[in-house]
Amino acid sequence: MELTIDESILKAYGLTRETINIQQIGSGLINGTYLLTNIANGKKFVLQYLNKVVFTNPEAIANNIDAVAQFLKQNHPDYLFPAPVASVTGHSMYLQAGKHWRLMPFVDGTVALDTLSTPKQAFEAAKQFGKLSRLLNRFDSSKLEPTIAGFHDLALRFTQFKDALNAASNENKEKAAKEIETALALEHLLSQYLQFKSKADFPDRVMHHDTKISNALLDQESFEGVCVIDLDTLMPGKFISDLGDMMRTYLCEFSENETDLSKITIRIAYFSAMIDGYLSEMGSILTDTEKELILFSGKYMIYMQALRFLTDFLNGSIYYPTTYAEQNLDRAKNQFKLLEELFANEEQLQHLIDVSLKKK
Ligand code: GN1
Ligand code: MG
Repeated sequence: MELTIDESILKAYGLTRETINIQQIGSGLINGTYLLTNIANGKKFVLQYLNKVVFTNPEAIANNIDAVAQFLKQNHPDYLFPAPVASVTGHSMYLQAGKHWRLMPFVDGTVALDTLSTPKQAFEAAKQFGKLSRLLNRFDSSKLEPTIAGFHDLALRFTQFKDALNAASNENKEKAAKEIETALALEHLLSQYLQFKSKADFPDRVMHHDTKISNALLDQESFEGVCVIDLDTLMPGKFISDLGDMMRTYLCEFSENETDLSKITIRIAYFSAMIDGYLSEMGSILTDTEKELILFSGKYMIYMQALRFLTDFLNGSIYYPTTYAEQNLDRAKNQFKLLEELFANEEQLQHLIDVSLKKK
């Protein structure tokens, strides 16, 4: 990631290098993110460029965020939605040397955690993502454009995996033999997804599509939820994307980069808190079919992420940045272990869901 920021970008937002401090922040794999601090008054902003290989239609991102921001401003004026601020020429993006930059407000007094250390944090973050879905329940999601085509389409991810398998070197196929076998053996999750996808009460909603804990800002002292950030994948989708990615990233104490698989276990209390937090906002909105799919959401997202890591490994790691050669294979192993744990605890988890639904 580059550390020098062209002066013209700062100027586009009325800033100068002499008056601000620049610090690289964030743990995302895709975009480049910086914290800008005004030396004189301490005011902070987040400056970010879009990864143009991943986000090929930056205008769609800007239009989606604008449309949602307008709706929220009209209908829920007190809601904190950290949309990009306008440049001095009134645009929500600035194009420099082929890169699209945005400047976002930094929300004071908040933290973006990389890992969850209490169930309360799981409750609060899940509540924030649920709240966004609830507030946008009446927003017509077909007004938004997909910012990444087929992003959470499990059928497409499975096809991409099969294509990668066909093209992979024998060496990579041997290294990943066990994971390939697991991926194929779990194809029934794809059948289940396809079966539900076309059901009438499985609506498209505005989904965040990246609900990891560092995308929920929490109050730095009380750890109460404040708002969500990273709005680039705000687009039509199914509710299983958001809730499922929370299961994928909140339940285990260790991240997708952990290579000691014995550490990949599920924290039941976090699951319970997460479901309670999410349903405190969405419990009265979800349809019967959606309620039926609460646990499935975790299976769907974890399986899809395992497929994506495995696919990237087979392709020679061209999508997810890595720090060592087999990291994407290790990430796939990690995700398959997490999925196994979800299956192993299925009965108890479903019971907790049923209890939480009854509270509503
Ligand atoms: C990417 O960059 P980051 O961490 O926000 C990816 C997500 C994956 C995640 C896995 C646009 O998100 O879908 O779940 O990595 N985003 C994109 O760490 O592909
Ligand atoms: Mg992201």
